[in-house]
Amino acid sequence: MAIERTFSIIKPDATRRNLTGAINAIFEKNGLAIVAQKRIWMSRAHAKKFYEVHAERPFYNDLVDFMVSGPVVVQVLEGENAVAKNRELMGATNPANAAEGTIRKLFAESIEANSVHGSDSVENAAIEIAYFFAGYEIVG
Ligand code: RTP
Ligand code: MG
Repeated sequence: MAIERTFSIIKPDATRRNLTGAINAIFEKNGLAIVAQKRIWMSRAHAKKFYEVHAERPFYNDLVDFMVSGPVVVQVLEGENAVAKNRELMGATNPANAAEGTIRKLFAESIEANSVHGSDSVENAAIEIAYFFAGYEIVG
């Protein structure tokens, strides 16, 4: 299996409830190393651009409002099959549909305030990592 990197965000609903450590423990326990991490408060422009693929969706404006409502923790996770592994650990977008033991089942408040973001492909992971991190900030 390939060693991959994926991009992760611990969203404002989770940072607000001091869940960063609990979420990181799940990543680390499951073979994902945190090779870059920083706590930031995203600007509206940055959040709008990040979620541009959803610009036409009815939830876009609410989503941007939510993502700038408090600090987030942006991360690069590294490990075997990291993209798919992280999606599995996160669980379904809507916590009502998320499997037992997943981050969203454990912690998400709603389909929007769902505690974490994870890249959905290796290609998008590279784009998203480059959007938030300089090369020297990632220490594998
Ligand atoms: P993410 O991009 O955050 O990892 O989540 P995802 O792939 O599971 O879900 P996606 O379809 O890409 O949607 C991005 C984020 O938009 C919010 N959302 N709200 N109100 C709604 O119906 C709705 N649907 C999606 C969620 O915060 C979702 O994670
Ligand atoms: Mg997505």
